[in-house]
Amino acid sequence: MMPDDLWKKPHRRLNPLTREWVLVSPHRTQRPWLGKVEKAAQPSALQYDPDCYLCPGNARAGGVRNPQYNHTFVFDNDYPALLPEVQSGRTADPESLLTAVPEAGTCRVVCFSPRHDLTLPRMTAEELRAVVDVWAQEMASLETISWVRYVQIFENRGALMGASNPHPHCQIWASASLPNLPQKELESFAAYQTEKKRCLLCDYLRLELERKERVVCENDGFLALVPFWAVWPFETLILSKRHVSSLLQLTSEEKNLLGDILKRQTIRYDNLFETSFPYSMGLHQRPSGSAEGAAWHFHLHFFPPLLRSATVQKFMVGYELLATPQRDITPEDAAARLIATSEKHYLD
Ligand code: H2U
Ligand code: ZN
Repeated sequence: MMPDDLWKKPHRRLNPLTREWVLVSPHRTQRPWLGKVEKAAQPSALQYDPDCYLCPGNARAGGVRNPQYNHTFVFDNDYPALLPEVQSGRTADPESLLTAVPEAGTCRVVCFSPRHDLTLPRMTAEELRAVVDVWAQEMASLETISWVRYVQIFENRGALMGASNPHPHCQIWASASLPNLPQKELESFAAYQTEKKRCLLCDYLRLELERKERVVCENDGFLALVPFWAVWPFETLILSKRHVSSLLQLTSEEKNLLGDILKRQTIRYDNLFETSFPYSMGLHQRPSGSAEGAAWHFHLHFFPPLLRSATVQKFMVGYELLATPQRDITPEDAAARLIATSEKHYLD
């Protein structure tokens, strides 16, 4: 336990997954705000939008028409950031300051539902299970590609996070190399395992369950909490209670429980400011095609941009861009505010 005076004064906290520090300034929460004020986002009122490129039966850019799908729907991104035909794997010249290497990849879009107006918190348990199943199927199918080293499943929700469309959807990028953040996490899992002969997140999970200071909600399979080292004001981490390294190791019951925790956590988010809560969310799974992933503990990150209301956003600028991320509201206060929200959606 940290001494109380340290808790209330500026201090640094270490993120053991990235081995980076965050500066916490609890005394600063009362400062006035004369900056940018956003519009509070609400879900779409339309169940079907004739102008939406993700709704069933509509045409996408390039003219391909979506089928009349009834559950989930996956397609290859029409504007992919990565291309499969690129020859990757050429070694970089370590002597050069102008190092560039080709990168192969493939990008898909997953529609969670045919309904334009739904979001994860407003979907049924069956519908959420279908989303988890489609993630697992896509993960398995992408891993059959010999050069795939990592599969990133992520959802950008809300205009504030750059989502191009309110229709419930996520993206999947599979790449030939391990991206920066998973690379750091992999190194941390491996170093902890070598040193302590235990899993970093199994140990962290036990500690959070004992302390109960930052746990927002849980079920038999998963725990949602505000991590001790959170950077974004209402950042959360979802941990599997069992040590698994990917979706592919989850039992059928655990897949239902993942849907359940996603629903409950996102309801709490929406209820916090009575808005369609924006975030970037992603699954962090072990790298593909190698044995080193066994030390990896399956988890999801939610990075929401809101600060003190539905209309005031946190900007990562200034000191944070140039030095170290910083937060005013402590992770314990953020957790307390999320715990105080109801698990019945404010619109239901
Ligand atoms: P975001 O809302 O997270 O931006 O995801 C939407 C994705 O959909 C985006 O990556 C793709 C964009 O390239 N897209 C298509 O594949 N086809 C379209 O007709 C429009 C958008
Ligand atoms: Zn739509």
